[in-house]
Amino acid sequence: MSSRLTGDETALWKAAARVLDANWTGNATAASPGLYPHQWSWDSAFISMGLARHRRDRAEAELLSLFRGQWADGMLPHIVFNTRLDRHAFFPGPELWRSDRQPDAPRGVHTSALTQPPLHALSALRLHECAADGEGSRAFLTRLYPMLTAQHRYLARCRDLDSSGLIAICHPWESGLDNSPAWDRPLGALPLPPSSYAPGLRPHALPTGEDYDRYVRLVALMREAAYRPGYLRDAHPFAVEDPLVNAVYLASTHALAAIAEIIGADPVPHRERAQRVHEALLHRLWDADTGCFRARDLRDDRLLPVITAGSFGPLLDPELPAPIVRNLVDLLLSARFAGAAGYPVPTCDIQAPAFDRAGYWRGPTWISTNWLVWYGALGHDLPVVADLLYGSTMRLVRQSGFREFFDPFDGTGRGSHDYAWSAALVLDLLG
Ligand code: 9YW
Repeated sequence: MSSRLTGDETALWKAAARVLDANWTGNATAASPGLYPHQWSWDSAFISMGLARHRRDRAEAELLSLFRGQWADGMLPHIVFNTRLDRHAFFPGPELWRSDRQPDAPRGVHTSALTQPPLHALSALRLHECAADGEGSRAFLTRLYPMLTAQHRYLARCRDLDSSGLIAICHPWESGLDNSPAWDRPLGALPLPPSSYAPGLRPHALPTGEDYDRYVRLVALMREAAYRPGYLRDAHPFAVEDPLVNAVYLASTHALAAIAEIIGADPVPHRERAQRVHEALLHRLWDADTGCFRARDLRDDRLLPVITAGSFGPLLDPELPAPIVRNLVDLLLSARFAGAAGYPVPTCDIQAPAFDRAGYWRGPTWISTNWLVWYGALGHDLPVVADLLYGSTMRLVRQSGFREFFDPFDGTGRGSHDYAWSAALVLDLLG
């Protein structure tokens, strides 16, 4: 804990550390007690950054535990199941994915077969930046580097579905922003399957009903095709290039180059890849007419209409041209994202018909997306934006605790309590 903290900040810091302690399972952190008892991929990357300020040993263990689930082709799954828990502890559990039947999946551990935003290299670099023991930290990076490069190689080989330089998500869960209105159009185009889950096993929160059936259906299609890259490229009905996922991918690719330099490996391939992703982001996802980034549906080659918090993701691109940065800042501070919302950043444009202030990723503010925009703003030397997000994020957790998500107008906490990334990112913000 930093000695600069005020009394109030110290209390907040300790409360956040208690959440991480309570959610620690022995080798990883449950995303939330009860509700999400397993290890989620991008959660772990966020959580590890918080643990780095509190329990360095656990920060490293967290990432290593996640990479136990990495498949032989480099795919890092979005869930690594805790096998000590009852198989009904969470739906969908291992029986939906059947990773045990996939030759590339690791033995002795059950995983999902989807990805999530690849934040891990950025997280590993941040661990290094705040490490007290430089040599120990370099040794850890050296150990993790081959796993990170395999993860990125998988994404470049198997998820650059249009050979554009960008990676595509093949399921809304891969975005991390599960029921974002950005996915309404491609999801709505899927025929509605018969209900695929047992009653009573549906998770607590939104999304529910038809959307949820479509999520399960998409997984069934992928599983039936043995998760083959060729199927994902040529036939899978959901394939979207998302600005937030690709901005995270770009930031992590830069981080990989930095890690390569630190450990004496070759940074050049990562720099070349980063340049390609940067160009493709601008070329394919920047919509000059409306002055924002939008996701591209690869199945009809059109940009998706709804503007979400993900549209600010490209602030993570250190080379984003200044006029575009200005456009994004104007949009962020406008009535559509900050105006009436006392607690930015709402996850959907407030003026969009799909906006729902209580609707999970359809309007509420989340600490993770705030952190990403905050981090991007710092990188572009935008102290006013960074301070706004820092301040509103602190107000949220002071007022409502480490909740899963928050009402963007009055800060009411919603969803799970003691949500691990909310606590972890507060530790990171407090520094
Ligand atoms: C689900 C664990 C996950 C996050 C996702 C969030 C939610 C639920 O919880 O997903 O069914 O996977 O949308 O981003 O990783 O915290």
